[in-house]
Formats: sequence, structure tokens, C-alpha cells
Amino acid sequence: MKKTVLILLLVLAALPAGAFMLLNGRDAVSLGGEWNYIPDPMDTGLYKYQMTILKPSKRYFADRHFYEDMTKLVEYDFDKSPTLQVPGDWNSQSEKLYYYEGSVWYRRKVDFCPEPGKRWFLYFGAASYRSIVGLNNEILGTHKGGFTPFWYEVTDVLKEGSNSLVVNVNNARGASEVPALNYDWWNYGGIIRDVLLVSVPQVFISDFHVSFDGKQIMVTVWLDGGSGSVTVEIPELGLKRTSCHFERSREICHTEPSSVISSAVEKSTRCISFRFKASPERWSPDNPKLYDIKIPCGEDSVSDRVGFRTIRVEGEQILLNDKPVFLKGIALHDETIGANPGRCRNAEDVKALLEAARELGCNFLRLAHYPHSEQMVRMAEEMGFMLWEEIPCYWNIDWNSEETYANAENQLLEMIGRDYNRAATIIWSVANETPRKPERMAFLGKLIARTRAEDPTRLVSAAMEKKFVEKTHAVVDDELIELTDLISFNQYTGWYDGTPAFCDTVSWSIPRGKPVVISEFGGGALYGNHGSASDMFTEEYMEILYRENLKMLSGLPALCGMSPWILKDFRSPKRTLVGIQDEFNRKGLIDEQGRRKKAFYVMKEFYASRK
Ligand code: GCB
Repeated sequence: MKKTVLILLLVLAALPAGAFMLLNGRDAVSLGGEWNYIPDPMDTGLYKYQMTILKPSKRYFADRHFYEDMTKLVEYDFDKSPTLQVPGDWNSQSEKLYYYEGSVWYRRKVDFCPEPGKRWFLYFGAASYRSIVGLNNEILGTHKGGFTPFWYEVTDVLKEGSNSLVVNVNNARGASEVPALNYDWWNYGGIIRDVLLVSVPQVFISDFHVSFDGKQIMVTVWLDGGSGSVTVEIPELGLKRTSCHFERSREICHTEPSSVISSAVEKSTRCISFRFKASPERWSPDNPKLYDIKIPCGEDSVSDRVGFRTIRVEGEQILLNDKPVFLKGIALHDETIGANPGRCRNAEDVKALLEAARELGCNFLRLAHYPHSEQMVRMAEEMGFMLWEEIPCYWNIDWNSEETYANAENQLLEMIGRDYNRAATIIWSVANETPRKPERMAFLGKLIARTRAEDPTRLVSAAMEKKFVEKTHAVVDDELIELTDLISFNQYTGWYDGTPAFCDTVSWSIPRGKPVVISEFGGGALYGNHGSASDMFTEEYMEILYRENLKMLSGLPALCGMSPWILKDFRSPKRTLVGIQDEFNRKGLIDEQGRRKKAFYVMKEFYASRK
């Protein structure tokens, strides 16, 4: 218990307040490549001799793992240890680590040449699941949550010449973690996303938010380290405005009068907001238009490519740019296509998944069941996919624990913080198939309120469930619906419930008044396994299952979209059927190597026929 509290405090202390967008347009050096590693299943590097309590004691941590010139007995040697590619999970890179769940030490040497007047940050795209980061024998901090970015200022720790960066990553599951012990995907461990060394001037832009309400573009900019005057420029729209010099201590700062723009330092005084009246071309799947935005401030400057669109719910419709839209979706995991899948590591990995989704005719992706990489989100945006992004409150978690809540909320805020400026993201999802009970309602209710407070511009949902009240009558009546913008639920008629023909007999009770999005449906087949349509795991069974489900679901009132389960067969240790599953969930429309199953074409035909 104590350990977790300590870890959370360190996380909060280590993050520059309000700073979640360190990268855009900044000088960054990739620390990717070969890192030496030492598996440490006993957590030897964290215990003192005979110690029974795990404690990242700074002194001991340093003695055992950060001192490279120790003269006493040293029973490890990073230089002689094997290497892993960073970014990358360890499971797909080493046969020995395929099932490994525990602690691994990574070490990378970093050559550094200081530049006067600069501040330096060490940025991690994600490390799964918890990490302790040390540089030159100093512990920088710890982080929990396997899918979101975090960083530490290292200006005073980096030294000229060679630096030793050591990271302990541990992917052991835990009953009070998010996700908890039991989930249907591979528990990939490691430094799974980019590691970057980012430099900024003394006073720098720590964050900026861009949003659009249909009439005005709002840009809010946060400064760290001092004061300055900020310019916001969107050249293609002919918009440019510079604020007056603003400082932390001043509450309001008026700029010269202007009919189109106002800017005033908000009460928090660390941020300044700009409003521009504008009619940009709207971002949409048909026209994923992005504009350059530049925000210089003193010696600092950030830039991005941003889209402008509105998203809202009106009655039983989802309106994108004020027009009803049908979400032609597919769900996917962050896992590569190939004979030996692992977490996506680069643009090619992400592109292969997105191209398969495009061929399917999708305009929408459910990024399940945790935040995918920033690269995935950005490329999806460029290609014109609307996105559902999710945090891993999956099945049962420890609803009564305050630490678990704090962890879930932290992952949520890190996800929103990273992707706030992505027009593609239209839905934040707080949970998947969670068991209905009061403590779960309290937990998710609080999380939904927090989501709305942080980002009132998007829809909020969760993947819920249906239940059969009579043999053929399915009811969706989750109390969470009161709090979400969508009625989204998973259903597996024809797979876990009856045969495909059963679809014809099912009747549905779903509350009216909100759009319905089927967040999952589907069934499995081994690619190339042909046979009778009544044999499970044949392509023919899966094909019929898709046809019957689509017929049934098309009849639901208020149906506004779907994201069938799932684009690609994915690794899951829960799926052990030899010769069929072999540790893959086989519900992919394509197999792990990208080969299209028959059901892929059923779905494709369906989407081609829908407006
Ligand atoms: C579900 C879960 C998903 C599983 C899927 C299945 O409802 O949300 O994570 O992988 O069912 O294949 O059973």
C-alpha cells in the first residue's frame, strides 16, 4: 500500500504542471535503438539484503544498479548483457521473455553536450506497466500505467560526455492495478514507445489546447518558467495574434481592442486564451483537412497540424459538423501485423493496420482497450478516421480503492492531455464490460465527471453489456447510460450466445433518446479453416455470423455505428485451443499475418452499402 502512495506522489511531483505536450515542433533526440537489459524476476536491484519490503531506496538503488565503477563485488554487467530494441516490447523480441511478467533493467548510454540557456527533458512515450527512471545514479521518478507518456526534467542531472540512463520496467499484473489481473490481450512489457531527449529554452510553452465550436477557434497556451508574450498563428486562415507580455502574478491582461480576437490571461495566470472568429474547412473522414498552427513565445516555438470539426449528439443522432454521421468502425489492439506480432514500433506498423481498416471501408476506429500510440492517433487523423479512445478499466478492477481510482484518473488525464488537439478523437471511453454494482457506478461516475471537466468538447462513453431476460429477449439497461452520451454495448449473438441463426429470433429492449453504437460483436475463425457453416472456427461460420448479426443490428432503432471485434487476430494467453487458437484470439477479420478472412468481405460490402 505504502509503496503505491509513494509512487503516485512522485509521479505528480515530477510532471511539470499542465505540461502534456512537450514535443510538437521541438528539438528532440531519439534515444531509440539497442539498449542493454537484465531481467530481474526477484527484483534484486530494489531490495536490500534480507529486506522483505520492496522499496526503491535511492541509496541502494544506486549502489546496485547505477554505479558502474563499483570496486566491490558486482554481480551484473550491463555492457555484457544482451540488448532489446527500444521502442519495443520484450515478449516478441526474446523467446525467453515471451511469457515474462516482472522486472527488467534497461541501460542506455547517452552522449550529451550542454547548450547554455537550455532546459532538457527526458520523454517516454510509454513504458509498460510501471517504471523507475534513473540518470547518473539519481532517481528521476516513477510512473504507473503502460500506455501514456511521462517525462522528467533532467537539466541539472545531465553531464557533459557520457551519461548512464537506467530504467526499471515491471509488467507484473496486480489486483488493484488498471487493468487488473485478468484481461484478454497479451501483457506486453517494456519501453514500448519512443524515448526522446527534448530541449526547450528557459521559458517555454508547456501546453496548448486548440478547439473549435463551429464559429470560433479557441487556443489556450500555458507557459512554464517565467513570463513572455505569446503569438498564435494559423497562416492558411490568415490568423495571427500576439498577446501582451503576461506573467504569473497578473490576473487580467487586455490586448488592444479587436472585433475578431480577444485575449485575456485566465485566472490561473499560467495560461492565456485566444479566440478567433473563423470558418475553416471542416475536418471530416471525407476531407481530413489539417492546418498548420505556430505558437512562438520568446525563444520558444511550438507547431502542430490541427483539424477543426464539431461533434455532438442530438437526440438519437451523432452530428459531425452538424450533419448526422454513421460510424463505420472496427476495433483494434495496438499490435503489429506479421508472423511474430508485438506492440507497434514505427510508422510502417501503424500504417499496415490503418490501411487494412481503410480497405474495409471504415471511417471510425475503436482503439481498444487502452491508449494507443500518438503515432497511431496522428496517422489515423491524417487518413480521416474518427477515433474512440479508451483507458483500461476493463472487466473487474478494484472499485473500492482510492489508489486504483487515482491511477485510472491519471491514465485518463494523460491520454486526454496527449490527444486534446486531435480532431480525429471524438469519443473518450472510460471502461469496457465492467460488472454492474454500486461501487463501480461511483468510480465510473467520478471518472466521467472528470472527463467532462477536462474536455467538454467531446463525447463520453463506455462499452457496456446486454443481458438476456428471457431466452430470446435482450435488454440493455445499464445505469451508466444515464451518464454517457452514447448507448454503446458489446454483444456476441451467434458466438457466446447461440448460433448465428439465433440472431433472427432475438428481440431487443434498448432505452430511447440517445445514439446506439455497437462497440463489439463478432466471432472467431482460423484463417484457411474451411468447412461447414455450422462448425465454429471455420471461416464459413464466421461469415454467416457476420451476415446474421448485420441483419439483426440494422433493425435496431437509433443505430449510429458499430465497431466489430476485431480487425486482426491478436495474441492472448487466454486462448489456448491447440491447432486453432494457439494463443491468438481468432476474432480478427484478418489473421495475424494480414490475410483476409471471408467475414472481412461481408463487413466491407456492408459498409460500402451504408451512407
Ligand atoms: C469482449 C472483450 C474483448 C474480448 C472479446 C472476446 O467482450 O471486450 O476484450 O477480446 O470480448 O473475444 O471475447
